[in-house]
Amino acid sequence: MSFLQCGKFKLSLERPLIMGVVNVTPDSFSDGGQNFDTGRAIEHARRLIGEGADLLDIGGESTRPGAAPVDLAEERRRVLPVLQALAGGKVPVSVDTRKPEFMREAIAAGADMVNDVGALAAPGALEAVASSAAAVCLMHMRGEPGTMQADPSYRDVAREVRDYLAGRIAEAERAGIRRDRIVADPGFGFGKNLDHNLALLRAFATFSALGVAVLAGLSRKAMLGKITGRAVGDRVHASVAAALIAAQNGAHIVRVHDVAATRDALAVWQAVKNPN
Ligand code: HH2
Repeated sequence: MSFLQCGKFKLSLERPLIMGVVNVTPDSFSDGGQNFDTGRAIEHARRLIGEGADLLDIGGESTRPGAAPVDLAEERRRVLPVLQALAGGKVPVSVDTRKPEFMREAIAAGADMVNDVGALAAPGALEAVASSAAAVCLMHMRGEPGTMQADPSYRDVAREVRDYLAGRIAEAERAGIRRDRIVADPGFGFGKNLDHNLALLRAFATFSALGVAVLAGLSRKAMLGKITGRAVGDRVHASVAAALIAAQNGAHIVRVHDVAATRDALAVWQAVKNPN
């Protein structure tokens, strides 16, 4: 994979890209409420661009374990004004949504990418993306956010997640979405315990064999709290370490809240790796 076609943007995958998270929600686990107001969300997004985000991911519905679903009207109210303010700027904008109807609306409003934790399995979702030029992130989740952390179990988590993603990529291709528009994501924390998450991170290189761009979302997650004993607001260092490990193991995109810190860490690695 040398590039990702992302709406009107052609993103080089020569170095890992940083996707900055903008949650327009009152209840996200990572930054709940901080940017719930439209103006603050836009300001936050612009700050992330200034810090070096290569793309942005705007979400109006929390998918944290136990989160309550949000209806279409409310998701629209939260996300569209922020999207409209940012679309057409210098970085591509992704919209984190599970609703096919909202995928269409977001793309019409200028979204360059759809980030679907449901991997376009909802009826009409494949078609919503296929009929556009948008990129898509297909993520693995076991169960639903409401219940997914209730004792998840796998025989071989890396193999099962990889096989699932391979199946979803094949479905997306059948629907007319070219590989150069597809991103795959093992979905850290989505129906996985700490051992599962660590096994996925260790085996991350196997996802590169899927032949599409691969994304890792580890930022501020509970697994880092379990390892360090730190509360969600104090997981920047752990998040940077996790993003760096994922990038070294082949992640093309890291989805993070702390863009500036992640950018510096990746820059040091890149300087060592590419002397010129
Ligand atoms: N993680 C979260 C949300 N969306 N999308 C992808 N592709 N990969 C992820 O790992 C991922 C995701 C959870 O993080 P956050 O957006 O900070 O929290 P919340 O879902 O509570 O808004």
